[in-house]
Amino acid sequence: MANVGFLGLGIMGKAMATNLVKAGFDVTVWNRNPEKCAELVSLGARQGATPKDVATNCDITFAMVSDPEAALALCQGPDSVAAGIGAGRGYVDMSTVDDTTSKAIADLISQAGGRFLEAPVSGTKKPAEDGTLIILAAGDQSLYDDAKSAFEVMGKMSPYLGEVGQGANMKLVVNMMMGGMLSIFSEGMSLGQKAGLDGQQILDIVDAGAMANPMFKGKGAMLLKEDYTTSFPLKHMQKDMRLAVALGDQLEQPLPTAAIANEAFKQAIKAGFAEEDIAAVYKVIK
Ligand code: NA7
Repeated sequence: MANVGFLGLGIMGKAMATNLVKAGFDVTVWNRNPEKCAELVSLGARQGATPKDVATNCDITFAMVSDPEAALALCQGPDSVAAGIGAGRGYVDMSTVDDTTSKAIADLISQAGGRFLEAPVSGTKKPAEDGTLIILAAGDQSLYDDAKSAFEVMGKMSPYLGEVGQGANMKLVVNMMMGGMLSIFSEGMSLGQKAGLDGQQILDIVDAGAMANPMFKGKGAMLLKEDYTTSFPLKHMQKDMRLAVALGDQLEQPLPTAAIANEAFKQAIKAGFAEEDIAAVYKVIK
């Protein structure tokens, strides 16, 4: 499947679409704010006029937009993916949404005769640029097979997780753990330094033991430098925490730690850090 579309050229989508172009796919891009298409066009991509236009002209259309509202908006109305997809073509939504939204999108696409796969990703800007995302695919298995060559360009792993909703659920579980870890990590870094410990030494000691992980290492360095350059926008982490807590409500699963971490991210948004990196949650904790 060499002829693919890509909708949504934010931090993640731009990097993923760039990798597809560089790998030799014939890529047609679209972004709500069309100016963001220029860089991809300069690399050799075509520019589509609307999501409908892209879905009509491409075998598979991928999308990577901010949240459930944006993901649904791409599939509703006269200029939408659903209006253009037609029989046999495929739509792969890689945005992080809840399972209910994903199922609603699946219905819109299948009613229009298309095939649908949800494929949210684990990994932020750097893995998107490096083509090392973890792609959590669920839905139409024939589309999964057809999209596999593109997944191999964008990611290092793309497990098939079953029916629509299970990719969304896996993503929320993983990011809920990440948000909770970042929140307690920020508390530890703040407590330690207030007690007179050296921040770098805390990081080195954590990194030498069983808790070592790339996130603590990367975000830890950012906290010490007070550098909150956005790799994963904080507003998106709060969305993921909110959706995970809602899933917990629905399934009667108590999530006390996640619920409290969600409050810290909400506070950070209220304090004006929505567009900064998730590491900026530290600023409301310290
Ligand atoms: P960004 O960098 O905030 O980019 C968000 C993208 O979503 C960007 O292309 C936006 O277009 C697009 N968007 C937002 N709302 C809409 C609507 N209503 N319609 C169409 N397009 C829209 O996010 P990331 O790339 O970091 O993250 C993307 C996803 O990966 C997200 O689900 C994360 O949780 C994980 P714009 O440029 O503003 O016109």
